[in-house]
Amino acid sequence: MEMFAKSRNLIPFLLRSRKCCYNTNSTAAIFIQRRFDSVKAGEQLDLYNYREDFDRDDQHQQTLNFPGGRVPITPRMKFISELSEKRLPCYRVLDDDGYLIPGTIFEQVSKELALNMYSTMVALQTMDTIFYEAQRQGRLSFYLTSTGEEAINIASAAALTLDDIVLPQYREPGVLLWRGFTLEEFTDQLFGNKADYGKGRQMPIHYGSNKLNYFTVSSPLTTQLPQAAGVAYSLKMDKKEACVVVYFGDGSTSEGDFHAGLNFAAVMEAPVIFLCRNNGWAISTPVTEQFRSDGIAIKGQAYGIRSIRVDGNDVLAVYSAVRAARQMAIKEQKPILVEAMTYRVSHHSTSDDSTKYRCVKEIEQWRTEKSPITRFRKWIQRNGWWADQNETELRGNIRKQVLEAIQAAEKVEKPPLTDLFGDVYDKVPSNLQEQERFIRDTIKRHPKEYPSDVPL
Ligand SMILES: Cc1ncc(C[n+]2csc(CCOP(=O)(O)OP(=O)(O)O)c2C)c(N)n1
Ligand SMILES: [Mg+2]
Repeated sequence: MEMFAKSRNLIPFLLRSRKCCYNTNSTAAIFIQRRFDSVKAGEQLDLYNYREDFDRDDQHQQTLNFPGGRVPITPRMKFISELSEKRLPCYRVLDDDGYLIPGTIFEQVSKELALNMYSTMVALQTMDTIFYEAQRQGRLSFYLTSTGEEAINIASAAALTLDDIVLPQYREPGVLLWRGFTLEEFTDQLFGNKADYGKGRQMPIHYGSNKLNYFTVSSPLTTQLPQAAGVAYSLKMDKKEACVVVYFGDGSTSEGDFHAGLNFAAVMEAPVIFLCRNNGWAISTPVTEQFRSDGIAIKGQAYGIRSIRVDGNDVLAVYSAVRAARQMAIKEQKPILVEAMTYRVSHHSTSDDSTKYRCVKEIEQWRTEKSPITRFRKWIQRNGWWADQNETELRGNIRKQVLEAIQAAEKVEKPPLTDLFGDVYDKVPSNLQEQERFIRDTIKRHPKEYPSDVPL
């Protein structure tokens, strides 16, 4: 009631200052006023003053005023082309050989930061290799690697602060690694043991951490985009010095939620970075069969979102672009879209064999000479910051730590059966109670069929 009264008091002011043509008693006006406290859309109310517009148009015929703004007129019937003449260029700092491209503008990185980013990319690559093998040995039920996309993972994470909230797709565990998720936390989730925060109820790789501001991975594609717009809007309302970063693949942009998320964020001026990993594939569907536009960045512009295309295999380009995007998102309170061009080197997941639908030679080229890790190593080595000896030590150490973490996680007991039915409802509903009785009864009748490491 009090809020209502306050809003009512504001209306006369609002109407005077914005030459608004709304009925003063309209509750719509009250709600619109509240919304405009957070976004600049209210300024556009001026555009609704049709009387004045008609007068102006009589005098100057060059433009027409529509509710969305002034539009120039043309006597020519001209359709806009489906493609611009030139493809949108890709921002790059390092060339294929790890040399700085002459004239490139980028965010300087210290030796410490560069080595940190490099080591974490190597750690991610090592984790991927070992966890993938563990799945092949039948020790894990499922796995999915980020091979080829290590720079997007690590350099984007390095450009953020821990206050920034991450909504991942699933191919971004490097962001979590950078934030301090331990190898034990990774393996506890993968093995679904009782230390796993999800209590073993999620598929492997569905990591999440409240502490590290990292939403839990959810497999239904693109649901994280409209959610990200909402989370970012809440940061805006709380006037936080932070933004949201939402990751997604090229394939995810075909979901309706992509469009809803972008439009919502643009209109509400939400501080969110939409970070698209355009890796060429959505399982077996190539981007050429996914969309006919020149990639993703231009779609940002269509929604009124400042956008950039960047070489996702270039650590310095990703780092610089995301740093700039973060600053703009927070300072200007608006969304930014980053399209990071890359290649999904791995099979989609352990349930896929990508050699059935793409050329092995192409995969190998991206795995070796186009690897973001190799390119960045050339740069740090040329700077005198890294040597072959450091490489051997680093890889040996990480391998040992990952293997130890696996062995430890494998030995930890699984969460008890009861956990399967908890944490969703305040009172377990009768159908779930019935399912629990049923499973317990089945276990009694067939005890050998029940895994011995899951407590009853
Ligand atoms: C709504 C929905 N539709 C389909 C799927 C099945 N699916 C899982 S991953 C995937 C491909 C996604 O490709 P992309 O977004 O490019 O990410 P990438 O795997 O290349 O990183 C599909 C179709 C799903 N998980 N959710
Ligand atoms: Mg993809």
